[in-house]
Amino acid sequence: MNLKSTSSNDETLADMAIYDFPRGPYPTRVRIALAEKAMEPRVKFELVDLYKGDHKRPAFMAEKNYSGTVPVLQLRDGTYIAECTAITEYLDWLDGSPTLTGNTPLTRAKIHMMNKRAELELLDPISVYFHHATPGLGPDVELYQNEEWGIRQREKAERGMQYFNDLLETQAYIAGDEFSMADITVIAGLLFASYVKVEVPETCKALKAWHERVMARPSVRHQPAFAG
Ligand SMILES: N[C@@H](CCC(=O)N[C@@H](CS)C(=O)NCC(=O)O)C(=O)O
Repeated sequence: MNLKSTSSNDETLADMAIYDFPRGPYPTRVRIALAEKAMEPRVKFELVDLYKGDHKRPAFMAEKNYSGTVPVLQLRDGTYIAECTAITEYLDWLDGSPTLTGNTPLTRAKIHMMNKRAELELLDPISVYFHHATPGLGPDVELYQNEEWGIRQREKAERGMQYFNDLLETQAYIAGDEFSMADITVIAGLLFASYVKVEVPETCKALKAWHERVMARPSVRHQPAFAG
C-alpha cells in the first residue's frame, strides 16, 4: 500500500490547521466531515509523512499528540485536538449545519455508540492488521509487530463487516435514518480494508449497497484517498 501524496489548499480563509496524511483512513474521516459541512476553506492542511515516521518524533508527540497519530486539529490559540471523534464533535459545535454527531439526546447517544462500534469492530482492527501482519509503514516505523495478533484483528474486522451488513438490512445508515459520523467511520474502515486487500464478503449485500450509496456523496468521492 502506498498512501503517499501531498496536500494543499487556499490558505487565505484558514483559521485552523490539520496535521494530516491525505490518503490515510483516519484523516479521511475528518476530511469527509469538513466537506459535508463545507468547512474546508477554514482549514490549512499540514502534511505529516507517516512513512518517514514524522508522527513518532518526540517533538510531534510532546507538542501535538501524545498518541503519535494524525489527524490533529490546531486552533488559532495553539490548542491541539487529536482523535477523529473529538475533532468531528468540535467542528459540529462550531457549525451545526448539517450535524454529523446528532442534535437530540437520543440521536447523539446512538451516533456515538455506533461510531465507537465502527472503530472497535472494523476500523481499528484493520489498522492493527496493517501495522502487525503486513509491512505497514515499513521497518523504520514498525518497531514491534505481532503477526498472529494482526490476523486475529483482521478476523474481528470481517465479523464486524457482517455485523454492519445485518444492521443495514433494516436501516438506511449506520446509526439510523440519517448520514452521520458513524457512517464516515465505517467508510474509513472499508477504505483501510481495501488498502490491505481485506474484501467485503459477497454475502454482505446490504453493506455493499450502502457503500455504493455513500461513495456517491461528493464529500466522500472527491477525497484524495479515492483518487485512484
Ligand atoms: N484513534 C485515532 C487513530 C488515528 C490513527 O491511527 N491515524 C493513523 C493515520 S491513518 C496514524 O496516524 N497511524 C500511524 C501509526 O499508528 O503509527 C483517531 O481516531 O484519530
